Amino acid sequence: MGPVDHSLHLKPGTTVLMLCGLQGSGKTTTCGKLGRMIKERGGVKPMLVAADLQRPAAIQQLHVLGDQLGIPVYSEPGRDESRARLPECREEGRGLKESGP
Ligand SMILES: Nc1nc2c(ncn2[C@@H]2O[C@H](COP(=O)(O)OP(=O)(O)OP(=O)(O)O)[C@@H](O)[C@H]2O)c(=O)[nH]1
Ligand SMILES: [Mg+2]
Repeated sequence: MGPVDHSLHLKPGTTVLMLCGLQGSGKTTTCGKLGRMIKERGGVKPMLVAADLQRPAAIQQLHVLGDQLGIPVYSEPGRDESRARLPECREEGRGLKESGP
């Protein structure tokens, strides 16, 4: 498969990282780890977005993680169309950026 670039490239403005993987492979945990890394690095504010439609407790899991890490979590209980969420997530993320250091 060849060499893989593991570095994280955060562009100016909003960068969206989507985690995909098999069930139980560690996506949510990795999401928390990435959020913490980005927060500690400074300069960019992370926001976690709960877009898992398959398992209701997944949203709660992300909220628990976000609370522990002090990272905001965006979710819309009751929505069942993750694609419709993306523009709203971006808006929420922009608001975060404009709300101070
Ligand atoms: N040992 C070990 N366990 C891990 C690691 N990452 C996640 N886990 C554990 O694996 C289990 C599943 O982790 P999740 O992060 O919930 O996995 P997920 O891919 O989000 O799961 P689903 O949303 O159900 O598909 C949990 O019990 C985690 O504690 C890791 O790097 N090492
Ligand atoms: Mg998960």
